[in-house]
Amino acid sequence: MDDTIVAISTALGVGAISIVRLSGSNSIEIANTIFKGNDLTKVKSHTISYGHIYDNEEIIDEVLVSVMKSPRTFTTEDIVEINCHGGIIATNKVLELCLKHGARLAEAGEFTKRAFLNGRIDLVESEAVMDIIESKSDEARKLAISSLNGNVSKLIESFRDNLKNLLSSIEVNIDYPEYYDIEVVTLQKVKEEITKMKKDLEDLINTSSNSSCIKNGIKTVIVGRPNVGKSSILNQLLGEDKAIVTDIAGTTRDIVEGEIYLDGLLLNIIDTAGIRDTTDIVEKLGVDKSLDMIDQADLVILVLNSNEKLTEEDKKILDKTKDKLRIIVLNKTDLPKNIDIDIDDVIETTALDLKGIIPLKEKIKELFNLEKIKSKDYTYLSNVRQISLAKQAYQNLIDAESSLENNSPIDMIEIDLKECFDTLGEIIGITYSEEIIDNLFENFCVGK
Ligand SMILES: Nc1nc2c(ncn2[C@@H]2O[C@H](COP(=O)(O)OP(=O)(O)OP(=O)(O)O)[C@@H](O)[C@H]2O)c(=O)[nH]1
Ligand SMILES: [Mg+2]
Repeated sequence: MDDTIVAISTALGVGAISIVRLSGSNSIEIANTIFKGNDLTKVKSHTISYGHIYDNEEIIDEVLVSVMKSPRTFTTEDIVEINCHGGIIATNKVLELCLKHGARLAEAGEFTKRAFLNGRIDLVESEAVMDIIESKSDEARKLAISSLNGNVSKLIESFRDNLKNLLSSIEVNIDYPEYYDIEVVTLQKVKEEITKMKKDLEDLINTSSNSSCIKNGIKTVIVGRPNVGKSSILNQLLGEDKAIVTDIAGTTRDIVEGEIYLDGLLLNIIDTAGIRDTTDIVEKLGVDKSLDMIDQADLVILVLNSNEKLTEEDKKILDKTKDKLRIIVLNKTDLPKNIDIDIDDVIETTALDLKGIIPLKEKIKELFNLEKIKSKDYTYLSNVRQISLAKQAYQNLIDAESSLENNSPIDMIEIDLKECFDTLGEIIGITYSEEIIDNLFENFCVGK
């Protein structure tokens, strides 16, 4: 990691400013070779100098150069940021000059990777950097910034501290088995601690599943038989006439998608073709797609027509979605109610106007605990990697617990707890494999 890397850190294109960033032990020297203004090797750390970038005698750009010396920098290495006038040609030319004078083009995510490898941030925090860049909603941004501030890492570390204490009390047990009293006390303590940690970890996993919806948006699929008002509901939710609405059953043939934000929560809403048996080839393809969509959905909005009796088709769709997170909507409540359904938890809507679908919006917010999430401190695991490791750690605790209940030798329990300790370490990157690290940072953009 001795070499000095360089990249354009701002989006490529025409803007007011573009930043060429260098990191590594030769950063300042390289920048100084192409810069005329202050002698950058002599300026104080964390200062900005005005001047020009030269290619031999030719002026390339008028710039501001920030010099940040190791170790108080993002990567902990010397960093120089050259603020150029935004424009593809000048910025690329400055980049080229840095390369010509000994820097190497940075790989995707390499700045953040260096910050991680140099111990400046942990893995959860690295992932948070990417999450901030990619956040699509304000809630997602808050979640990411909380991770970047180390809240998740602190929580994981506190779990690990607990385990470390437990393991050392078990060690005492193994080392001094003759003290029978110690063992009884310790086993009781181990049991209590495991139960408590299991509960805390379970809470974290459960709320984190919601956080992944916050981050990526909730895939919400509207289904039902033809003509019940699915497309009308979509249009009301989106606030625009995106899908065609007619009183002809089978109007929607393909899926229609849109996005809305509900109090900072992103919903990817998909309207589907009405589900029914049909001989029409095109309609049938649409129906198959609707059924597929149900499988992929985070949330299903099942629409029934309150004005009509429940049909066989409705019952089939009710059955098909019974294991999904779903909201059952009785639409067309402006008309006389004829539906006979014995499910309590239903929402009544009228998709003819905006007001008529408010109960549906409220229900969605309630389901995703929006209020609860907002009032909390945004300490959640934010991606599949983190969540699956947490689940693995949770399983280690279950194993430890059952070993305990079966009166297995104490070193068996110790193995489970050690494994749990390591798995939690993997979340924050204390224990990691090269391959995983490479993979993870490759998903970053160049210059980050
Ligand atoms: N009275 C009343 N009519 C509604 C309501 N919602 C929708 N409609 C009408 O019902 C008919 C069908 O609405 P759509 O939204 O196209 O129904 P759909 O479920 O998308 O139908 P397909 O695309 O054929 O599956 C249209 O004439 C709508 O104007 C409602 O709440 N009340
Ligand atoms: Mg439709």
